[in-house]
This record gives sequence, structure tokens and C-alpha cells, in this order.
Amino acid sequence: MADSILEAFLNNCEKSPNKLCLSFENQSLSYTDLANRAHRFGAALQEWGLEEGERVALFLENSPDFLAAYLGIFMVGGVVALVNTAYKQVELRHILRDSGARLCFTEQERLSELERVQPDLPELEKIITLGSALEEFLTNEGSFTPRLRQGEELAVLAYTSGTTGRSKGAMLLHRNLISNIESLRQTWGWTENDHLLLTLPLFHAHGLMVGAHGTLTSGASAELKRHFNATEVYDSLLTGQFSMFFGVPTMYTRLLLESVQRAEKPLPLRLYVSGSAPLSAQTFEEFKQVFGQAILERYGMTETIMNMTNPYEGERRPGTVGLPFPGQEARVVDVKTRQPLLPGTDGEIEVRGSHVFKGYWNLPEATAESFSADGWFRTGDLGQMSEDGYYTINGRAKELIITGGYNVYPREVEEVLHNCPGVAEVAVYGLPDADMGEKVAAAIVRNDVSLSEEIVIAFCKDNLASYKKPRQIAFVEALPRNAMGKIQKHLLR
Ligand code: MCA
Ligand code: AMP
Repeated sequence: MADSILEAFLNNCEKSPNKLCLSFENQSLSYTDLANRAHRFGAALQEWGLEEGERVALFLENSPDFLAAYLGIFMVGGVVALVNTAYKQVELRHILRDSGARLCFTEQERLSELERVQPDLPELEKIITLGSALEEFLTNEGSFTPRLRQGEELAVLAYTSGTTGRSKGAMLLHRNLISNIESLRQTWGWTENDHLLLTLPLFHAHGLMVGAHGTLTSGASAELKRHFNATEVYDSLLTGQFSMFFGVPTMYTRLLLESVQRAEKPLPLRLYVSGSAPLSAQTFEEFKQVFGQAILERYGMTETIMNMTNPYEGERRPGTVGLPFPGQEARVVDVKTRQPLLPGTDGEIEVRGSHVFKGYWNLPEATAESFSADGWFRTGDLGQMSEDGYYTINGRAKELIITGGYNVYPREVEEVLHNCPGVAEVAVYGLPDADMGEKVAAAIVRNDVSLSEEIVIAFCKDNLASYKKPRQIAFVEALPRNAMGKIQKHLLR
């Protein structure tokens, strides 16, 4: 078996060099096309002097070059730091500094945001924008042989926000990536005949480590889209070309809304998958009625990639995230005693297996806190297991808002808003939202009455990704606190 995504991809390239791998806008790339492009990245990075284990940041939206750069970095033993394209100065400064990236690939439209923080990033030697600067970088192709057999080495730093307000770099090894996707491919019956419609962003685990890894390691193909757009996706589904679609729940609710205006209904696909946030039983049922298919819900985390899945064959039970993937373990423990609990009892979900990350980059204490002595990873998700092994997530031990599949940690937004002139006190919390599942809300005590919603939102958007801005703001006289002085967010809700 291949011991990395790169090796599995190159094996498929050898087996079916001319087979379609990716289509994107007006481009079609065979396995050989993508491998050649990745080689050019690898050769150029080697010539530039990237050493094994050094980090390269990808601050890129979806395109074939995202994947060519990703594979090319692996070819020289480099480590990829993933960066959400919505990030603004606060997140960029932190991630680029923390990862110590020497090089960053980005697009022209993101350059000005990067340049705002560049003076604070002494380790960032080079920024390369797609287009002529990239083509110039890729011209020097010397002799070059990709490195393989690197299973135990670090592959990706995937930043995932934390309770501290600063995101943590989850260290994923090549072994984590390949073992998880192998298990997933077998479970979902992914073969070289599959054609995936991939609209999820590649800078997060869902799009990259499920959608792209599954495609590249199965020898299958995908049509990559820059963004999700319900009308366009509906049109694509009507063509009957696709066998699979993966999305976050917001995408499914939007497809259902789209279907109301359409007379024609898509023929069933082999597989619709939902994850990253809870899929409501109502959406599950409505989708089944309209699209003629039961969505397969699965549960993942950046630190562990995919943990659980409803059965491919067998009952897909709405409101549950199914069972652990084969070869991976899960259990529910008491939040205080950390002792395993019986089926039907609520506790915290823990997972163990070769899919679980190595730890948080440069954060030994946070790493130690997130594992039990015998190697179980504490997910921070609360739930229970049924007598027949299905897991249900019914809460979170961590304070987290999931909006449209993106995570927002209230603490990070609160820290930024504390610096907004006119804000005396602030509390950020989640509220239900029909489109996004949850939305960000804030209660603010002002010390300047001229402070308006518009000013707060503009301040947020200047510092943080726009999806983290509050969509609802209440100006209050005081924040409700308990006897210990802790803000009681449930009262604000
Ligand atoms: C965009 N906006 C949002 C969100 N997305 N606001 C709140 N929550 C969101 N998720 C805001 C933008 O900031 C912008 O605000 C305005 O909406 C329009 O932006 P646009 O890009 O046009 O948004 P959209 O088309 O409505 O995007 C919705 C979306 C997108 C398609 C659902 O958020 C998306 O692709 N989500 C997928 C996230 C994902 O892949 N998560 C996986 C994480 P303004 O105009 O004011 O600036 S990995 C993970 O969770 C684990 C491993 C797992 O289990 O998968
Ligand atoms: P991230 O930090 O982006 O990796 O987000 C991982 C978190 O998303 C998990 O810890 C869960 O809280 C949540 N999540 C992922 N998939 C599901 C799902 N199917 N149902 C409920 N929550 C989910």
C-alpha cells in the first residue's frame, strides 16, 4: 500500500496516465498533466532551496494549481500550511508567523492583505502570486526526483481555532492522511469510475482531505469549482455526469430552495455526503423526497480528519453521524472522570487510531491536554452511542459556533472587538440560523454612544475573516454575570 497521498497519486498516474483527473472552468487535466505540473513546483522549490520539513503556505482559492503546489511541496519533503482565503490581518499574521512559513503562494487579489502583515513576518522570504510571477518561478526545471516513503513525516499544518483565541496548527502526518482516506474509500466504495462535483474549499479538511485526496488516490476524477453556487450546482447535477457530491448542510438547504424553482429534478447520484456541521433530520428527509436519495452524514475534525460515517449500505439514520470508520476507534467518556460510559449515556466523544494527528505545532501543553494517557483524543464534542453503535452529537464541550461549516471561536472575535474604540465589554455567542445553521451574535456594552452596528462590523471585517463578523448585535447596559463574574451567555441567547 502507498504510504502517502503523493505516492498513491503517482501510482495512479503510472497506471492510467491519460485518464481525466481534474476539470476546472475551461481546463481539463489528465493524471499526467497534474503530475507534470506538480513536478515543476517540486523542481522549482528544490532549486529555490526549500529544505525538508520547511513550511510553505497556500493562501489560495480552488484551482488545479492549488493541488499541483500541494503535491509539489510534498515532492521535496515540505510541509503545507493551509490558509483560508477569507482570512484578514489578524489570522494571517498569526498563522504565517506561527508556522514560520518561508514561502507563500497566493493570488493577486489577496496580496494587499498579505502585504499589510509582511513586516511582522521575518521568516516569510517570498510571496509568489499565481500568473506571470508563478510561471517565472516554475521555469527553472533541473533534474529532480520526488521524495517518497515519508509516512511518518509531517505533511500539513491545518489551523483550527482554539479556546485561547489563537488558532492552533494541527500537525497531520502523511500516514494520517493516507490511512484515513484508504478507510473512507473502502467504506464509501470510491473507485476510478467516480466523478465528483467538488465545490468545497480546498484549504479545509473537508474539501482537501476528503474530496481531493479521495479522487487522487482512487484514480478517479473531479470537477473542481471555485465556489459553491446553488444554481450552478443544480445545473451541474442535471447533466447526469456526476456520481458524488459532498457538502456542508448549508449547501443542502440551498439546493432544496433551488429545487423549488425548478421543474426538472436531477437523477440520483451514487452518493451525497454531508458533514462539518449537523445536518437536521428535516433537511435529510426533504432531500430524500426531492432528490430521491438519503444523504450520508459523516463526522470529522481537522485534528482527526474523518471519524465516523453512516453506513454506505445499511441504515443512514438521520440526526446521527453513524459509526467509526473501519480501523478507527471511538468511545464516550464521562466529562469529569474520563471513564467510558455505557450506550445511551451522554458524555464526551474520544477517538483513537492512525488517523489522529500528532499534536499541535509548538504547543506541547495543548497537545498533552487533548490526549488521555492511553492515546485517546478528546474531541470536545458531546454525544452518545446507541445500543447498536450509532453515535449522535448533541452538544460541544468547547465553545464553538459553526456557521455554514466554518468554525468561529467566540473568544477570537471578542479579543478583536475589545480593541474596537467605543467597546467597553463584549460577549460573542451563536444563535440558530436557517441558512447557516448558526450565526455569530454579539452583546456589547459601549462607552461611546456613537458606536453603531456598522462601525462594529466594519472593524471586525478589517481584522478578521468576514464570516466571523456578528450578524446580530445587541447594545446592552451590562453583561449578565454569575457570582464568579463569568458571563452567562445562555441568558444573552
Ligand atoms: C460566507 N459568508 C459566511 C459564510 N460563508 N458567513 C457566515 N458563515 C459562512 N459559512 C459571508 C461572507 O463573509 C460574505 O460576507 C458573504 O457571506 C458572501 O460570501 P460568499 O463567499 O458569496 O458566501 P456564500 O456563497 O454564501 O458561502 C456559503 C458557503 C461557504 C458556500 C456555505 O461558507 C462554504 O463553502 N462553506 C464550507 C466550509 C467548509 O468547507 N468547511 C469545512 C471545514 P460579506 O459580504 O459581508 O463580506 S473542515 C471541517 O469542518 C471538518 C474536518 C469536517 O468535519 O469537515
Ligand atoms: P473543524 O475544527 O473545522 O475541524 O471542525 C470540527 C467540528 O465540526 C467537530 O468537532 C464537530 O463539532 C463539528 N462537526 C463536524 N462534522 C459534524 C457533523 N456531521 N455533525 C455535527 N458536528 C460536526
